Amino acid sequence: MRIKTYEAKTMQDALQQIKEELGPSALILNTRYITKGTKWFGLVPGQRLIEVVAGLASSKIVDSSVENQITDPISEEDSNRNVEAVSLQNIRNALDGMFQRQVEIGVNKELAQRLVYILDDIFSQFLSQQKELREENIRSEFKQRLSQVIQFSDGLDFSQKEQQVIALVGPTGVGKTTTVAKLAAISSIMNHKSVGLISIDAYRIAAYDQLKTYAEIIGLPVELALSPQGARTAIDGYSNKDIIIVDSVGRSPNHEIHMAELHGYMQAIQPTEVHLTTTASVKFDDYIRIVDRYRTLDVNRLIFTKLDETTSLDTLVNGAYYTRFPLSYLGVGQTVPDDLEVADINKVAGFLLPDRELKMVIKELNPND
Ligand SMILES: Nc1nc2c(ncn2[C@@H]2O[C@H](COP(=O)(O)OP(=O)(O)OP(=O)(O)O)[C@@H](O)[C@H]2O)c(=O)[nH]1
Ligand SMILES: [Mg+2]
Repeated sequence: MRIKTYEAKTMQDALQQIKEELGPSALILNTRYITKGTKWFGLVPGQRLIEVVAGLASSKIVDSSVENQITDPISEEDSNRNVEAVSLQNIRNALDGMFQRQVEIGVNKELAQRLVYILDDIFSQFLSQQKELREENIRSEFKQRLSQVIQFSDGLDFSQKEQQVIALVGPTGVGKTTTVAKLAAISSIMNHKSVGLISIDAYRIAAYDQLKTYAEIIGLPVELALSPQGARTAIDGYSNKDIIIVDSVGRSPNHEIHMAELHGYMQAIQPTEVHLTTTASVKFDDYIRIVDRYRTLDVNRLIFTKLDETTSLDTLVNGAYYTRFPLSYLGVGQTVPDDLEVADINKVAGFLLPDRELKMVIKELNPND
């Protein structure tokens, strides 16, 4: 299957592009609205576009609830002349159970469908080019394709010359302060950056004390801002710092006043990066509610914590797919700073395509090996 993602202002424009490029037999695999180019605090609204994933099928491993056809599906004979019909059937059979297994481990149906299409495409290509089905080659191709579906920010950019203001926001108790301390230590001790910390917590002095303790251990300055103006003054006072890291107060995202206050702080601070921090074990339904609440703060990165307390990355993968925000860091324990990892494709690919699953598919396609 040839798969391509199109972005257009209207569905009609997208369909036009798809028909021109893929022909009338293209299949619509997925559609959703996306917002591009939002500027700070929605002052400059982002452009609302429709994203359409379309493909030309080489086989038909499709959940009928997800697939929509523009026109009649292409016939089996026309589908991919390079691949033997028997190979197509084999790929179809081998991947048959994968969609179900993905859904069983909590992967969103739409995403699971897309992953199966990607694998279908990879296996079709390997077989049509008579390439050996080596596990590492399939996995490497899978990771490359997956990185177009789930994004990664590669953590903080320590090569940047401009001052960076990194804010962590998110519900209470998820590990924001701990992660701020980890980031502060990584930035200053390991990457030799000058760092200033700010705690915006008008409610709980204890939260400031917690950050202050970390700051003293690492040897960094910390300011407590009790108002947006105070936060701005603290930022201005750190004009000589490479990186300013802002720890915010954890409150229920359903708390309207708190969200309005946070908005005021963020407007005064003008962060360059806003990392929405949540635990990996949060239910996806709850996560969507959290994202929708915090989105107004111009979140543009995702941190997941407490990965050491769960084996499932379902909310993490679904959340990254749903929001299209890049994953930045993963908290894997309480130790500062060691238990923080830059989010990368390996963990995510390992969850979505475990070794045993890949081995099983390859074995089915290579029964004599
Ligand atoms: N197991 C585990 N515990 C973590 C991790 N990150 C933070 N914690 C623990 O989670 C608890 C809460 O962490 P905090 O950093 O205080 O959380 P917070 O989001 O700042 O909380 P509030 O300021 O109350 O909103 C602490 O006991 C941390 O040690 C992690 O990655 N794994
Ligand atoms: Mg805190």
